[in-house]
Amino acid sequence: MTSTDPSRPHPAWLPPEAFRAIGAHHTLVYGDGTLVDTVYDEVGRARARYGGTVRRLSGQATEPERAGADETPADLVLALAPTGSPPAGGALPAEVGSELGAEVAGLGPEGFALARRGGVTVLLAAAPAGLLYGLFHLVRLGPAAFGADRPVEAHRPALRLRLVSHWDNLDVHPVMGQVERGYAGGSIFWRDGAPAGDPERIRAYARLLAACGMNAMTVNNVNVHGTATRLLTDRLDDVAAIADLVRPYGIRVHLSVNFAAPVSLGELPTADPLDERVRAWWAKAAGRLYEAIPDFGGFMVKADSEGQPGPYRYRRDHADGANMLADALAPFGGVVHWRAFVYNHRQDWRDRSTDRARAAYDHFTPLDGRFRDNVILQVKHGPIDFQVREPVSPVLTAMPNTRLALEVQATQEYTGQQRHVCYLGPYWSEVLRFAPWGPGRPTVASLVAGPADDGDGAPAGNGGGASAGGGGLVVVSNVGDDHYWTGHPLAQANLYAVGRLAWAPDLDPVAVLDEWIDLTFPASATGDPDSEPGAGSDGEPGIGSDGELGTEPDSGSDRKPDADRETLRGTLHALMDDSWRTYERYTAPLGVGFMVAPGHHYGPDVDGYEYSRWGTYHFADRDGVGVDRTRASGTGFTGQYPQPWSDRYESLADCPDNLLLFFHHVPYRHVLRSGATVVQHIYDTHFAGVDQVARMRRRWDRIGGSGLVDAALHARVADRLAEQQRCAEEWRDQVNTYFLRKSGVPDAHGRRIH
Ligand code: GCW
Repeated sequence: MTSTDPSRPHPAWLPPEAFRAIGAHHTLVYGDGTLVDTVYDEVGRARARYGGTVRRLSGQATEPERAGADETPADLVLALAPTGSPPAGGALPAEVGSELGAEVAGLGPEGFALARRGGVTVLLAAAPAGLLYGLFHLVRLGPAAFGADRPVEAHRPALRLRLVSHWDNLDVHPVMGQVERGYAGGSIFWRDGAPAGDPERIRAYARLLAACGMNAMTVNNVNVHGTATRLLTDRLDDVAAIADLVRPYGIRVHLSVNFAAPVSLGELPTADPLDERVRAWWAKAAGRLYEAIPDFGGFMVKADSEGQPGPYRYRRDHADGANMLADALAPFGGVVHWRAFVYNHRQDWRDRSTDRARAAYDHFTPLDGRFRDNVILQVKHGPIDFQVREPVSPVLTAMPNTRLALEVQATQEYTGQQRHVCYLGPYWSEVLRFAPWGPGRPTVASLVAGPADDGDGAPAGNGGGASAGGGGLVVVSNVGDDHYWTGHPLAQANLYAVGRLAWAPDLDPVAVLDEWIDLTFPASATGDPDSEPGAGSDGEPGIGSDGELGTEPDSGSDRKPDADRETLRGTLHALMDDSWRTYERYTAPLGVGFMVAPGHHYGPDVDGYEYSRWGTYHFADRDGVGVDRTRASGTGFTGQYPQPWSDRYESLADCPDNLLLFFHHVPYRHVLRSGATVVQHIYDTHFAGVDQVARMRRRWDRIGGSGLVDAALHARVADRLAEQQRCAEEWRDQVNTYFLRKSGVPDAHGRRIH
């Protein structure tokens, strides 16, 4: 049952019921170390609830630890096999053990292999992290892990560094608040300059991250101001305290740093990266960090970007800056995430020769090959800024000698700010699967995965050296101290999905959504102690713990759990599967981007950025709309892509419709590949998008009062859907009216445009 205790964080995808299958079995855990302790504790909690047993055999201990009924033969074995050879004895069937052991040897520090034979499920990993990820894999499998025999399956993450970037401020920023672009309450780490004071929430967060596959996080905003600079010095203990909380779940802490920290802290007159005093200052800072946090991950840096300090002030380039910090971290195995989000944010809108889309490529590609091996260049997925539709950034294709990370945004700055349902899994999946050199050639996922490693057990992503591989994936967090973590309860799915896609970019995002639904809204079987009134949470109705629609929760015999589940699953898919495209339909059309209210970026303002300094224009006039980024007549941005995309984007006939206005300025009556004119497409999609939201709302209303989901959660989503509809109508009316007035072309269907 989904907890509704408003004073505690929502369990998200780890409610106790998710552990039902594991908890009902007899488990043997082999191995030592913090993460194995975590596995043992997790199984221990589950078995206490669901009646199984757990024993532990440690490398050192002579006597096994036990919990629950004694001496029951294990039917689940979770074992560390560091050298590929499984532990001898116990319940491990020898033949399965050696088969799995052979697999595990090549799976690296986070991989695991499992099989089920003769009524025993066996999971082996070469290192403790693998055992932890294996446990959460079993959680996802649920009863399927304990049914018929299962052949050997091997799992390892495609991307070794999977990091959540928090734009959390230490001090409350006068404009941005406690969390920059945060739509889920305050920060889980900081409040008014001090630690937020809820260690249990941070632990619970780490657990959720591990369960979806993430392994690192930054704890402060990339815009580093005020007290945040001091996390490097006298506030280091606060960072160490967070690291201690998240370590048991395999999460490493990274820190965003201010490039000018030695100056802003008043310790040096310069932050010149080639100045020996500066280099020594950072080396000392790194030494202090690793003394306090031995597994510290490294630095994230936003330099020479939107007013943040950087190496340009000293006539040095980004490689000089990043390498200086990399050298400070290298002795300890740390990495520098150096952001490629660099552009002129003081552009003159009259100047048509400057194109913000070009900026990252122009700044960084000349530096390819100059970065240290422990520098990761962190590239936003699109060339502009997390718009609802952008092409993939060409920087990712043009730096073969640099470790690259893909940066995506779970916080819905430009996608409805967690008031609108917008499941971004399909978007990220498209980006990860995009093949910049055409079908059959490398994908974005493979570019950020880097060269395949040999599974030699090197520390995940942090070893430095070319063999350390790619830079993985960075996601800007959508989490805050809200009860549901993400403001909109359904936005939890975005965090879940990003972890799963970072682990396995080929996953179908709709299947990932199914996983999230099954875990988050578990079916309570008859006989579940938690589904009895008064047990576990507060007795609010939960999925499957109720009777038929409209009857009292927990009322007994007339349950139809399968039908209920299908109703709920169908409702959630109806709301979420296509929600990203729905959002796209009622907002900025055909890849043109922005048209949002300046500053906070919520709701429509078609010309809000048109005459500003930010470089995000649509150039609509009486004849047409869109940005000419062609080589033939525009900014030449299409030339930053390799073939075949360079030519496809260049060609008016071949450019995909959904990016047409990103690449071309066209007349309103230009006919799209779909057969519609541009202006008619704008009208049609804006009407359709709003209709879709209205249908989503009706669908959600239908399950109100049914007990299929917790009442408070239902109400929260219902409120937000009402706001989504209001806002979508505003978008529709402003955009349609704007283009009717500009173009003078009436709607072919005569619908009402104002
Ligand atoms: O999307 C923009 C946001 C800024 C953010 C910046 C960035 C942290 O509007 O709030 O600053 O991107 O990515 O650095």
